[in-house]
Order: sequence, then structure tokens, then C-alpha cells
Amino acid sequence: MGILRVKTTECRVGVVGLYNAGKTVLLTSLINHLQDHDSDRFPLGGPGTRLRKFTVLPPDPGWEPFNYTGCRDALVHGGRWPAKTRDRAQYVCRFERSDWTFSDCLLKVYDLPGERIADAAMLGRSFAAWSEHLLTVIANDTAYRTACAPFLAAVAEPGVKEGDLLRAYRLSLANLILSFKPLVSPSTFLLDVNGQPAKPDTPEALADSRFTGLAEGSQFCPLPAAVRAARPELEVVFEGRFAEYVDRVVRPAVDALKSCTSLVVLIDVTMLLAGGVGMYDDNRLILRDLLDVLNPGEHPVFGPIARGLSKVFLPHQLRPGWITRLAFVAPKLDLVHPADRDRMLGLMRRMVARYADNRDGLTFDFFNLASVVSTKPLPAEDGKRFLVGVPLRGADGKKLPPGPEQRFGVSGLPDDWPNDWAAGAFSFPEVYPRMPVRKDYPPEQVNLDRLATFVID
Ligand SMILES: Nc1nc2c(ncn2[C@@H]2O[C@H](COP(=O)(O)OP(=O)(O)OP(=O)(O)O)[C@@H](O)[C@H]2O)c(=O)[nH]1
Ligand SMILES: [Mg+2]
Repeated sequence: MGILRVKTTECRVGVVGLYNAGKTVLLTSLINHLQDHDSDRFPLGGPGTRLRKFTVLPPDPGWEPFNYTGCRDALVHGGRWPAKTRDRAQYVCRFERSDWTFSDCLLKVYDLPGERIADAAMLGRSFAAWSEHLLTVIANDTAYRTACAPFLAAVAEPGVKEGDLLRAYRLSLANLILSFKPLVSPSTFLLDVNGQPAKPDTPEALADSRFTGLAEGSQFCPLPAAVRAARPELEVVFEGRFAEYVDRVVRPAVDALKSCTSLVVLIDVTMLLAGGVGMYDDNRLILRDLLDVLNPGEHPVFGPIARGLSKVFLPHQLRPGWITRLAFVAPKLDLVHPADRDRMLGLMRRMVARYADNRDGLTFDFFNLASVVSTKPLPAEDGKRFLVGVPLRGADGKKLPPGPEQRFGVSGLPDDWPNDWAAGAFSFPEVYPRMPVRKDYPPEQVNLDRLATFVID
């Protein structure tokens, strides 16, 4: 630490969003830009800010290190996007910035598998309250009701055996996965505690090979009030397994996010448009549950004055943490034609602004960004939008090997979310990443520097 830098400002940044939203790619690009900082390409805080003495530190006890080197290497040498995240991970680094005279920065970032946010509603709820919450979603949504038909039939059967009930719930979860419904909870059905994801298969095979809980002998499912009243012994068993699950899977992740100073919420507008109105509704619901649990905003007891004082006087490890900055991020900007990029921002605002507006003591902002720009735009022709990139999938949806760059069409974006739209009504084809091979040359990005300026505060 320099002689004037008498203190350390600790910034803890949590990144959340549905699976495949772009969290790991965003963190990989961010770390690359901080580590190999170039103030012209990544103006952090303002033009001309220089970063120095960048040091990587080990993660906190109980955390896996975020595999930055592996992710960047996959992008560059494998020409592949990083693999999906299988466990929660943390990256810790320290650096000095020329615009902070008296303090250096200790940055901790958190990456979680997107599947886990479907469990957020478990925290702070009893088993009975979680059951009611989930059963209300199922009852009020045709797609959920249809997928969960086996489970709804099983709970209506008097004296149904525990094993049959659990299998019916597993079959219902499998149906949800196969109809791309993200509210799959317990999420270990989709991604187990050992990081093994469910492989595409028939609902029956998935129901027979996966567990709804920590392991085979500790499975549980929601129970309606009538079943809880008729079968109190079953409720007690499921309550115990639920509590163990919350302690092992949900609480560590949610506690870490709650202790963050900034939260980045990714909303993949391209995926929501391509996925249909059901995907949009599900993502809103999951985000609402997550933000209710994390409860960002000013601390009800300590308040803004104590926070300001603690920032100045307390050593960084004693500083209380709670989320006071919330960034909503629409990633993969490069998959949308430049003519539509403001619309991308507008759509995200319309979807989630209310969630932040209603909270006191919260600074929030919206960003449309590309972590790794992997396309080039072409001028729009007759209102049609074209980009150039290396396509990742063929017309049949199967993965292609990397080939030459091609021109391909992308959908235009509406000014507002339609009242209804079908899956496939919009399309934004995936492309292979474009990443400089030189290790100290970070990828081309858009607005990631603005996001970093906002959250590293
Ligand atoms: N074109 C483009 N595609 C991106 C970008 N960022 C992410 N993607 C695409 O989104 C996919 C998912 O990105 P990840 O960062 O692995 O997603 P994640 O949110 O970490 O997903 P989980 O680990 O499953 O929770 C990648 O494989 C890319 O296809 C980007 O900046 N540009
Ligand atoms: Mg990931």
C-alpha cells in the first residue's frame, strides 16, 4: 500500500441471473480489464484513471476460487465460451486506482450457478410457507399446472406413499425442465450438490436418475395444507430435510449475496424475447423472490449515517455490509443490431424498474452491455437487421464447429413488451466468442467500464 493509502475500501459485488445469462463471461471480461488495465479502453471512474499493484488474493474460507484463468483460456485457445458454473465461486483482488488518493480497493466478486436463484424463496420461510408459495405459482399458471399434473394428481390421492409422491414431484420437475421453465426448486434436481447438471432425457428417465433434495434419502417436495393436516408425520420429515437443504445449499449463497455492497442482476432480454411470454413471467417472478430475500437498500437499523461513518473509520473487515447499489444489466448487446440497443435498455427498465423504485436508500441504474463483443453490425436493409459473426448452431439447433464468419439475420426489438408472444417469435443466434489471443489484451466490451464504475464505489 502506498504511504498515503491509509485505508482499504472493500467492494463486494454479487452477480446473479438465470442460468446462461452471461454472469461468468461478464466476470471473466471484467477481471481481464482490471488486471491488464488500459484507461483508454476501460475508463474506470473517469478518463485517465490508472490502476496499479493489481494482486490476486485467495478466496475467503469456504469458497472455491473463481476459475478466471480457465475461463479466459477456454475463450482464447479453445475458442469456446466458459463452461457453465457448477458451484459458487469467489474471486478476490486488490489494486490501487489513481483517483482514490487515500484508499486502495479490495474487490470480492461472487459467481453462482443460475439454477440456485430458484431456491431463494426458501430462505426466511418455513417449510409450510414455502409449500404455499410454490403451490400458488403452480395453481395460477397454466404451463406450471400442466407440467405439474403428475404431482397435483398424487397429492389429491388420500394415503399416497412418500415414495410415490416424491416420484410424481420429480416427474413434474422434469416436465418443467423440458418446457424450459426455470422455477425448478429444489434446484439440486437440475444441478446437484456435486455440480452434476441434469442431462437432456425423457421425463421418466430424469425422474429416476435425479433427486429432489440433497440426496436420495433426504428428498422433499411441497405439501398442500390439506396433506400437512392429514399427514403431520410426513410434514415433520420434510420439514427436517428442507431445513438441512436450506442450511447447506441456500443460506451460504444468499448470505454471501446479502453481505455484498453492490448487486448486479443480469436480465437476458434476448433470451426472454426468444423464449416467449412464459419465460418473461418466470424471470420476473424469480427476481422478485430473490430481491425480497436480499432486501437491498438502506439498513433499517444502522441507516445512512452509520454506513458513511463506518466506511471512514472502521477497518474494512469490520465494516457492515448490505447492498446499497443495484445494477440491472441487459447482457449480450452484441447479439442485437445497433438500431435496437436503446430499446434493449428500455425493455429491461419496463420489466424491473418497479422492483428497485420501491426501496429506500438504494442507488440503482440500468446498463446494456457486451462483455465480449463477438459480432460486427451491417447496415439495416429494408428494416431487416444483419450481423456478422461465427455461428455457434446450425438451422437444426445442433452445435457447429467454428467456421468462417457469416452474415446472419437478427430480430428487431419492440418498443415495449408485447402482451403475448410465442417462443421462437424472436431470434438472436448465438455466435462463437471473439477474443484476442494475447493474454494481456482484454476483449472488446461495451459499457462494462460503466458498470464497473458504478459497482466499484
Ligand atoms: N455474443 C455474446 N454472447 C455472450 C456474451 N456473454 C455471454 N454470452 C453467451 O451466453 C452464454 C452463457 O454465458 P455464461 O457467462 O456462461 O452464463 P452464466 O450466467 O454464467 O450461466 P450459469 O453458469 O449456467 O449460471 C455463453 O456461452 C455465450 O453463448 C457476450 O458478451 N456476447
Ligand atoms: Mg456461470
